[in-house]
Amino acid sequence: MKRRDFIKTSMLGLSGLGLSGLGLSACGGGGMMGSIDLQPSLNTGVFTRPFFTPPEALSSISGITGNKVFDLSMQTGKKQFTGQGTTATMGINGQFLAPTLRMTKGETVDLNVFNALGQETTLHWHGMRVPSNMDGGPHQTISPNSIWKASYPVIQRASTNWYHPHAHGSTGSQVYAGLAGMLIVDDAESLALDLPKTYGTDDFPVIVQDRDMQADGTFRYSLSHMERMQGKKGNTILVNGVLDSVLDVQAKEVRLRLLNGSNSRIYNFALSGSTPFKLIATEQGLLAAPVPLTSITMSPGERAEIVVDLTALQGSSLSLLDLNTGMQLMQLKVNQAATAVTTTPSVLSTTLAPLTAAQSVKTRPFILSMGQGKVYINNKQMAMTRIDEAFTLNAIEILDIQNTSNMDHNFHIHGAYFQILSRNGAAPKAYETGLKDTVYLPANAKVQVIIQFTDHTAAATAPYMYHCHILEHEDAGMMGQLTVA
Ligand SMILES: [Cu+2]
Repeated sequence: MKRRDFIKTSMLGLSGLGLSGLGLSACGGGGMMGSIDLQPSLNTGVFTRPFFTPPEALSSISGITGNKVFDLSMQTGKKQFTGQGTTATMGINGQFLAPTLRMTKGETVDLNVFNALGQETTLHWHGMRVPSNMDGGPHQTISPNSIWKASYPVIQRASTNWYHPHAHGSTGSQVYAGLAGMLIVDDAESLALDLPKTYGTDDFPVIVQDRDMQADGTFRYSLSHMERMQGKKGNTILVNGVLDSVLDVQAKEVRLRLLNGSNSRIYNFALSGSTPFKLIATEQGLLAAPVPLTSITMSPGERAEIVVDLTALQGSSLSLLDLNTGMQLMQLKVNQAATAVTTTPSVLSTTLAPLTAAQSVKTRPFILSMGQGKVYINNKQMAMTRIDEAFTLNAIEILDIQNTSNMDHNFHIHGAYFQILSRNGAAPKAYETGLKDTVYLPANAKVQVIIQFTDHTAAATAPYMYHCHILEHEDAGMMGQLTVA
């Protein structure tokens, strides 16, 4: 069967999802909406490669401090994605992507980061609430052939975070080359719950990234003017760096830690057959209760933990889809009997204390705009030497975030989490009521969030960042700097 025919056939299974108006045939199943380069996708809908679970990073305990120590090497590499051409890549302790860092609330971690890239970089712990000089933002540069030593106490709730470079102007190219990994925080509350939590058995990282692949399976980062404006989008979507992968799983509840690690693509994830799942956590940890869903939209940098109950599906398989493109991203093959089962509880967290608008002492506007080929926040472009916003430690504030452009953006802030108060004037849907650090703003959207910097001050010499996480926008200056005093 030709690939195009296969995709048309495989799309038939989606007709019940109301996708008929998606215009998929026009793009050959390649998911090229919003993309410049119309070459066809290398995703085939046939799952021939084994799913790759990034290994958990090795660590040691310092005999002097008792800290957990990770040694990380940011390095160049090469990789074949289709068995044909070889792509020049970057990875951490490997050729592409990075090992999963695992930390537990209450411990202190030391991270020795060696830069073997041959170019300046940084390493940012996205979602971690750490001192600003340990944040790995644009000011904590790591010169080639030097070591940056980060150290911080893990103070936050169990959550799925990630780490990636954040050097001003080169974040897009370095993440695209492969510098990204997951960072999972555990705590007593989450470990006590009857959730799937055996890494690589019923608890899996799912890092979704698109790449603009040539027919021979190679890719490289290059930007046209249009791509600078729209963000770099690719014709081919990888899961944990693998194309068309299949995951053998047990007939039980399975937890997928979804990360949109793409430079700019927005996904609407679903499972084939409209299979329901439970959303249990967003960026900053567990929701109060699971939210039943059949799809979830995620912009770059956002995370979502979902539980899929495969108990009754032994012998069958289902695929992870992106409804925005109609692409099948990977397959779950339920071909093993359960060795131990879990039952996701109806209450996940009793420690969430939502902030309310009445507690706010200030409303601070953030206008995301575009014009004359440039991207702005509050009509300014990022300047390393300018502080844009001064926050007060422990003050509760509303951030009034507005996308006045006709293009997708999102908003990510370092050093604190937030909760959504309203989206386009309406109360947030249940799936957006958790603690977050990144929020999607489609064209002309308006989102109000409430925030409180409770953990660390940030001096002007090491400010925290806020920015659009579409990496081409961030690199083009859609970013600002804040202090906390
Ligand atoms: Cu943007």
